[in-house]
Amino acid sequence: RLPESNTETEVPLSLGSAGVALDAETQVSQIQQALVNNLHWVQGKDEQFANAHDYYTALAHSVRNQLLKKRIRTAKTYAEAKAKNVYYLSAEFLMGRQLGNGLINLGMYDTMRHALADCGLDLDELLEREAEPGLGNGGLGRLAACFMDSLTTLNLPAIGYGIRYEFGIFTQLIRQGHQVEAPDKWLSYGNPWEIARPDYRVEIKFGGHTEVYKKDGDDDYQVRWIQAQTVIGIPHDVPVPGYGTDNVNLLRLWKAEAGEAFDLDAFNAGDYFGAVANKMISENITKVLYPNDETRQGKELRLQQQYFFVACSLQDIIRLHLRDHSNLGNLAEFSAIQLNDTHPAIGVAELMRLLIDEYSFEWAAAWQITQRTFGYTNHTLMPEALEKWSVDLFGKLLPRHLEIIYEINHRFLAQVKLRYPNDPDRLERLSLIEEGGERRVRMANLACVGSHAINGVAALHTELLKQEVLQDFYELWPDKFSNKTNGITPRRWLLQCNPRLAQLISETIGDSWITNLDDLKQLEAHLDDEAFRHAWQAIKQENKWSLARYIHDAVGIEVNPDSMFDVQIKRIHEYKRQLMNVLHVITLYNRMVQNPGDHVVPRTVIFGGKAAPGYAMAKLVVKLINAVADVVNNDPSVNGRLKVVFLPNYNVSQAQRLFPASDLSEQISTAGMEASGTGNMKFALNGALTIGTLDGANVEIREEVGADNFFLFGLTTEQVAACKAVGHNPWYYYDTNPELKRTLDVIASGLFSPGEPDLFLPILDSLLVDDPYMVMADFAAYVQCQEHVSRTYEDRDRWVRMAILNTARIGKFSADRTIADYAREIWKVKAVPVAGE
Ligand code: GL7
Repeated sequence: RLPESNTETEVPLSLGSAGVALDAETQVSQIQQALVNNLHWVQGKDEQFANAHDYYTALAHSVRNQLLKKRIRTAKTYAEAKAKNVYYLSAEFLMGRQLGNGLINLGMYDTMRHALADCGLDLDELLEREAEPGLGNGGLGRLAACFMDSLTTLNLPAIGYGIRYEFGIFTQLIRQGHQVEAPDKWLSYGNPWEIARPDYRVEIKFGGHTEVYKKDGDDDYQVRWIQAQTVIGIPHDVPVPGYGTDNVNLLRLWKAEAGEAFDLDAFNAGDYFGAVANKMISENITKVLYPNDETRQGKELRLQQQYFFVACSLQDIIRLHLRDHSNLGNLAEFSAIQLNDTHPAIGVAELMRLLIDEYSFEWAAAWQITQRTFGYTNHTLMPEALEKWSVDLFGKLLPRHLEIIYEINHRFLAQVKLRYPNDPDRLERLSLIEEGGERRVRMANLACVGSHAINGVAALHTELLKQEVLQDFYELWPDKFSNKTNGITPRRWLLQCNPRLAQLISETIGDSWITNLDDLKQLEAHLDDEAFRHAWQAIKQENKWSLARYIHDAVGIEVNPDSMFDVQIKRIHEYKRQLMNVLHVITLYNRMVQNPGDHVVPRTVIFGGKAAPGYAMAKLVVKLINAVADVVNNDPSVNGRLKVVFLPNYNVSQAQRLFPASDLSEQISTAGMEASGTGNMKFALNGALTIGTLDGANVEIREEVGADNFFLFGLTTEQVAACKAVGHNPWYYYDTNPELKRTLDVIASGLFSPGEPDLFLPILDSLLVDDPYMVMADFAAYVQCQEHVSRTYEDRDRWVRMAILNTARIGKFSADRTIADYAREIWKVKAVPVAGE
């Protein structure tokens, strides 16, 4: 039912852009023409042999063509404007699938669905064929992706620079309740979204030594770096569309290739394997994403990855600058480089090296350019997440950079000494080098010293940075510090993932909310409209039915869509306290067993999240959740009133199914531990109510939605600190709270570990010996708050009103607002809209 292909290489679509709108029939026939052309001329197949993946790829190329058309105009417009650019340096970009997002942002979604249906193809099915690019661990990587969406939507010239990992975050399998990791072969069917740009290749050096030399005809000494190894970086460009704009920005991801792919000497000596060995060593650099979230082991390959992508990106930034400007003296006026955490912080030393060694700048001038160019975002308060590299390793891999860091440190500490003459402890704390034991380079200190702006990602987090982690830097330079509360893109996290709710909202208040999320406030005027509330509730119910079907297909568990969907989805980490949630589940179970006749509000407790492969305690929590699920779900006395589901392999695509179907959002980290959280925002945007602590962005979410529409419990940051200061005694809670005691006793009894009675002992030990995350201290308040949640849920009309208010008042957490704040206050960049066709 497809038309005949033709040899038009450019498909004359003009959908979604300004210009003259084509009538619907012409649009449909053009889409079909584009599809069949791509099927034939990209995939080389016709309808007889094409499979679903071929159709997906053909469709992806149709969308890609539209994006590239816009990209070409965008590149021209930016170059002509000589505009200031944002360069967002991030070791992780968790983009999620591109096709659906591309269609939404191009305004082609509905037309495409219709055009495909017209020739017997199901858009939803084709969307499912796309492999998810999982090039990030969690919140930090997903934030970078939301930022790219907002940068483009706001027409800000930007390039996201990162790493094209051949293997993204591992695939999580659950075997006998345990997490098992499998490699993520996301590229095995090719990637229609990227364009390799070997013409923009760059050379990167590693190892070797430095030497002083005199330049010809010059009296001054220069330093040069004689490397041991050269690696080539090949950029792979992914177009990033925005919503309702003709601008298309770029995500530029670097792939490592061997400098000298083939060692001819070795080959001639008869050593064929030796001849290609270098190729494998070089290509290893971008092979795999490190799967640690919030912990950083000082692994050599990781430092190589960091330096590799940062050095590639800086050369690229300089190439672009020199294309439009005569020299690098005004780099900071045209480039704002943002460091997404300390992973790219080596960029400070690399830019100094480039300016001084390669472009012959004096130190002072180079330093001024560097500081004015960089901004640094801190994303964590956890001490184990602060990156530090052994000086030995550093010097071996990057000898010239270590020299430069020593020089930066020398000049910096001299300055500090002037200001604090008799304070050696302060000098020691501020130093870029940690002394005592193995000497280590402190990347957070390097980032602070080398940047003109330092920011945290939520109000509380920024305050804690100033008071604790970065206190000495704050005292030195208070004006460098600011807060930029995180945000999420409403395009993916409402318009795309929850089309029914998006439509209801647009029918009710118009669709301006898509790019101006504060407009959701207008929903409040409809709170007393019963038909509106019913429609709202009906949509949640439909979404829950869809999720129930998905759960059944994924793990074979039947859940009741009329029960409360109580959801905790995020990386498994002790500070996020999935354990406290399971303890609550066990408590509910105990009650049902003890008092079978009691009235209960039915719940489905859903978990999703990956544990770092080396994080034993987190993996044991995964096992405990699955073990509890086995017992609870199969106990006839529970009678379906409580179900526990662990969904394997939580990722962006799964998240898009979960947020729209959730009633209750679990944001229960120990106060003072979660820098921001962003899942918390996605839940509220989709009308789920939060049970949470005063941590990260929860504080601001509660402020916005109103205390009455938020289930708050638990110790505050100050109370946690005070408790620890006097000595936290977990046994006290065990001895005085009979339900808590019973819950731990049931775990100890081996009910959840038949045949392995000691399996969960490490969990009990951790809770009872030092309880570092205050699970014992917060447990009673959590359980009590959950009772309040259940009672509220019984009054369904009240619940719906609260849900609507959450959505209506969540506008602050649009990534558009966050990015506008960065643009105005840190980057000083202006929009450069591409003129419509
Ligand atoms: C994180 C924080 O833990 C998280 O709270 C925050 O929302 C996110 C984005 O700012 O950054 N920091 C971090 O190292 N990871 C995060 O997700 C992995």
